[in-house]
Amino acid sequence: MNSLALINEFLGQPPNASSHGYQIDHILEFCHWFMAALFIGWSTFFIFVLIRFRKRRQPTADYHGVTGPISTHLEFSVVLIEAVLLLGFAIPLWAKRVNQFPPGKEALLVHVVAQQFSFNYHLPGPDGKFGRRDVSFVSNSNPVGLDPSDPAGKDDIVTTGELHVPVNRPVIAELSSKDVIHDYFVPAMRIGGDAIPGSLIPIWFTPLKTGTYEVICAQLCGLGHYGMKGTLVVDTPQDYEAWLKERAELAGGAQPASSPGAPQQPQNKLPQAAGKPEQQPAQPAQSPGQL
Ligand SMILES: [Cu+2]
Repeated sequence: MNSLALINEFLGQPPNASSHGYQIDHILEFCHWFMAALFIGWSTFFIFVLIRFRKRRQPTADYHGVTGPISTHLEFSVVLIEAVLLLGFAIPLWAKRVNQFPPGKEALLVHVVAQQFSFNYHLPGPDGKFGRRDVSFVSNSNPVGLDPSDPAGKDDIVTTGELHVPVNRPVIAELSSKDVIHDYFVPAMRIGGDAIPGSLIPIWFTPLKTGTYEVICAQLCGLGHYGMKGTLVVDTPQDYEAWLKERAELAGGAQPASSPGAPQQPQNKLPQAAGKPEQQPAQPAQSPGQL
């Protein structure tokens, strides 16, 4: 794992903390070594031809160029290696990430609702059911637009900026946005995905190490983009239960204050697009692969 640590340091990446991250690190590492070999190889060849075909030694141009097969072989090898990388590693890894979601019962499902300039999280609370959401309920005190009349939403947990998840359990984050395109990126988990108004985009990862990790917006989304950061805290199962209990108590005490038709946030420029999330079945047991 030493060479992976080296490449992470070279690229300014935090150490991997998710179950699939090492595969991404391996591809990154291989691509960098491969590019380094190509760079050295072609540079050496360039310097060689500069010297070998200098004017003094070769006063007249040769219009036929290289006649041997070496150049074709070299180029074919490069194409072959790139094809193997793409078809053998990159595409299968990508397909696994987007098609093979963990079973709903096993995973923790969380809605991530992005806005200028923060990430809101919506969790189902002790009853395990997500409350209905509608854009008409969105207000400063109800950032994800929970319907106050839906009993399933009474115990729902809504947080802004900080999310806690338990270690060693798959997390499915369903990304959406209230205004412009954002990108939910957790570098240490080697995972990221665009949050697009009107779309629900699920991503998943399994955290392997407890700790506090940085979440950033990886899509230039406005003047405050630089400050669109958050925190992902990976807890032991006990700590996570304690956090959940604490948040559920807070949620039970303070209901969303807004009513239908409450004024929306000024930055909410595309209300019709943000209205999509509530059309999805809000069941944590559903496989997001179907979304
Ligand atoms: Cu953003």
